[in-house]
Amino acid sequence: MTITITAFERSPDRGQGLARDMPVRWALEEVGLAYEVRLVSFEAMKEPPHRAANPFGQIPTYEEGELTLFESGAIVFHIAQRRSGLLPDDADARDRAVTWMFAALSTVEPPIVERSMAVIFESDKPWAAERLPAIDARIRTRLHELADRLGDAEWLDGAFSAGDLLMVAVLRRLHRSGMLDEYPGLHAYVARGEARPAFQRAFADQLAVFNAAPQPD
Ligand code: GTB
Repeated sequence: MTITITAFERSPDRGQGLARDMPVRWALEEVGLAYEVRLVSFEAMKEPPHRAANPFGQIPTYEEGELTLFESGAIVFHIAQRRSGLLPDDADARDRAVTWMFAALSTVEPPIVERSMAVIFESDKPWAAERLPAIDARIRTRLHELADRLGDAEWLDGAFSAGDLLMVAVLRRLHRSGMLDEYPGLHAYVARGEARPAFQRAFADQLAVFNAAPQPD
């Protein structure tokens, strides 16, 4: 059955693999599933055909036969449940891996997204200078706690899992801030994720989309 995902026709991250089609591509590569990509413009995302797949008018979406999904975490979970390689066989270990998926998206990511929004949309506001350090403090709290838990381990709970995939995808959004450099263990953890051949393939594919798009003068 053909799998089709959607991604930005022209990603604002300029090919850094920070948009949320990236974890979906990475998961598909990890389990060895071929997929097609339908590129959508910002305008098309808000039109009824795309909203039928994602009511919030966003990417990514996932289509496989009659099944249509949105939310990158749910899509990664779907992929991980159906193919081996991203979730352990043992039931308890599996649930712990799923716990890390939720931790990535609902505990670690929110202040990181808030930071991106503050930098992109609010830097000209009079209160921006005070707000950013407050957000950074919340991010550092999470990074500190996560680094403590990871310790010297390679991955969060035994073998690489969908929990690591989402956690690395979330932490990558901090590259430009330099904050990851303050946590050598986490920096190395992200580098291990990025060194995986499946990540490399996914990254190259999304970069090719950016490079193929007409560049503004
Ligand atoms: N919770 C949803 C999910 O995980 O799938 C969130 C999906 C989402 O935020 N999609 C974004 C989108 O479609 C793209 S990924 N935005 C268009 C819109 O809302 O109109 C978020 C993103 C965008 C840009 C960068 N960047 O430039 O670095 C990084 C991440």
